[in-house]
Amino acid sequence: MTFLVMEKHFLLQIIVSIALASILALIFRLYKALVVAPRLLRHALKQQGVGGPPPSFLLGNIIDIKNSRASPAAAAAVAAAAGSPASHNCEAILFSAFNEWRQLYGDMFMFSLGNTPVLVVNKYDVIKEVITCTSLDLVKPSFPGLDLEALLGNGIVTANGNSWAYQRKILAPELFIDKVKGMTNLIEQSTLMLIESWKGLIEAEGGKADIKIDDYLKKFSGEVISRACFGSSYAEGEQLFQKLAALQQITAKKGFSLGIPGMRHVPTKHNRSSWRLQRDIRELILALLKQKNEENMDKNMLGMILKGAAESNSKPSPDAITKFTIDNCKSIYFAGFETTAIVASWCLMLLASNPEWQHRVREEVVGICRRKPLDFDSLRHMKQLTMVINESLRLYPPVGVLAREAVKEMEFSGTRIPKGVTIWILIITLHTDPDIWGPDSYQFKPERFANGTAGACKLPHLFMPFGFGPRICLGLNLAMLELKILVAHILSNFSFSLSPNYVHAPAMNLVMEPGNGVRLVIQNLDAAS
Ligand code: HEM
Ligand SMILES: *[C@@H]1O[C@H](CO)[C@@H](O)[C@H](O)[C@H]1NC(C)=O
Ligand SMILES: *[C@@H]1O[C@H](CO)[C@@H](O)[C@H](O)[C@H]1NC(C)=O
Ligand SMILES: *[C@@H]1O[C@H](CO)[C@@H](O)[C@H](O)[C@H]1NC(C)=O
Ligand SMILES: CC(=O)N[C@H]1CO[C@H](CO)[C@@H](O)[C@@H]1O
Repeated sequence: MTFLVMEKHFLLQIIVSIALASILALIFRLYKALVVAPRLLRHALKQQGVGGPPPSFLLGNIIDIKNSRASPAAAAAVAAAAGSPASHNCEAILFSAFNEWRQLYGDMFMFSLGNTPVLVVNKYDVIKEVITCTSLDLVKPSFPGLDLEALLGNGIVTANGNSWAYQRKILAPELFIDKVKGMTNLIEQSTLMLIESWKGLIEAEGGKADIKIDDYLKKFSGEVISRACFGSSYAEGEQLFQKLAALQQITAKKGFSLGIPGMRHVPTKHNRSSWRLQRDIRELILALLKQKNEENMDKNMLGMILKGAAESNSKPSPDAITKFTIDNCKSIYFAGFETTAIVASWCLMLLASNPEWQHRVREEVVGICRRKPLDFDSLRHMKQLTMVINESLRLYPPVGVLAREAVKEMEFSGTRIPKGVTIWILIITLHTDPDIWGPDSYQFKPERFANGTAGACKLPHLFMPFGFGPRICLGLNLAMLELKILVAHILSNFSFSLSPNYVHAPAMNLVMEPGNGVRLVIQNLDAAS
């Protein structure tokens, strides 16, 4: 009897000790991952003379960045851009903390995103070496707290190493300029649908309508991607877009997490809705795949993705093929659909608030179309149009930051980057840097592009709305063609001005978008003249 009690007691003790030991081990592991490792990385950078704001425990400098958006400097930048924006300083509105740190610590400084040390590089020679680096050891990092896996899977946008190289090889030919040229008609058809719906609104409003344009533009670019890449129509893809957009919204909105291991599997309310959306998206894509018959498949991108998946290195399982295909469908939609629509929104906002340029580009478009129908060839002659699009991409690049990470220690232009440090290149900052673009860098002046990028700035590689180097945007030819066709058609049918209800508020939601959308007062051209 006593013996039994003793044994029970002993057992309990063992269980308690094991539990205690594992809790201690967990705490130790957390401490190492959250405190020691980042400290070592910061130390390695500090030894090379890189300074930066002191991070606070666990959150790093997140609060500083949040607070800076409410700072007097940011408020002044918002005020300067209010009404009809004359100054376009998105950095001051969104990144004024970086601005301050650059002044305090120089062209290279570090801050902490939670417990991840980030090296912000503004040194032109280092930037050049980073973005042109072809080593597979320089990868796209995962963004702390941002579940890109949910959004993009392991498709081309997020993949690294050989997996990325393979996917790029399969997809790139589908978006070369000769393939894109063949998409002209389809883009034009989607444009005409948008023109028709605006004409309808204008008529209903008696000749002049105040329209929030963003959703129309998203519908347009969604339709183009859907038809060009996957041979389906917007109607077929609509549900898919809505779910992808919803997934993007909640992924971006969730904000920041502490990166505590295991958290991503906890069924929080947010996680459950994310999982539900991911499951729906998977099913919709599978249904789309099933619908397409064999003969159609060879011709479009979806067919290429499937073919690539089936032929990838070691005889993949059917599940692996499905995952490869779904991940790349998601990646292409995500990379190509919202970015293009947002550039169109910003571009039309700029044309609306700069009537002389609106007039100038319209003259060019109408003049050229009088001689020749609007097609791939005549678009190439529309230089003023290209200059305006480039100037929009300069001031409002939807992808505001390029991020990289070295998976082993690397060196760029004399700066040693330890394994595990995230490098950030602030496109928004570079695009308006007065040292590169001149004293008028915050103004809308498309004429700076009269002699191309080389004439517009001192270091042409620093104009990188589509990124640069081996991971440059795969869809840039398609995006530029879409934008040109869309803007040319809109200009030749309508005249427009900024609505008094437009509120200028650049916002960072994964991409830099107009926080309140863009509202224009639009009327038919014949009525206006
Ligand atoms: C104006 C619209 C667009 C902008 C501003 C834009 C911008 C970018 C940028 C900056 C990157 C590089 C990101 C990095 O290096 O970290 C990128 C990558 C990419 N973009 Fe775009 N993009 C646009 C439209 C499109 C379209 C229409 C498509 C597809 C149809 C597309 C497909 C891709 C893909 C697949 C990648 C990943 C390439 C790789 O990592 O190898 N993009 N985009
Ligand atoms: C689950 O929620 C946590 C905390 O909100 C988050 O960090 C994680 O990314 C989420 N995981 C998924 C799969 O959405
Ligand atoms: C473009 O080049 C021409 C001829 O070299 C020059 O006269 C003009 O000023 C340049 N324009 C710009 C905006 O650089
Ligand atoms: C516009 O920018 C692209 C780079 O994105 C460049 O190749 C092109 O020459 C530029 N065109 C003009 C007219 O500035
Ligand atoms: C829908 C529509 O009316 N589109 C017109 C827009 O302008 C071009 C060029 O003037 C016309 O060809 C289209 O018919």
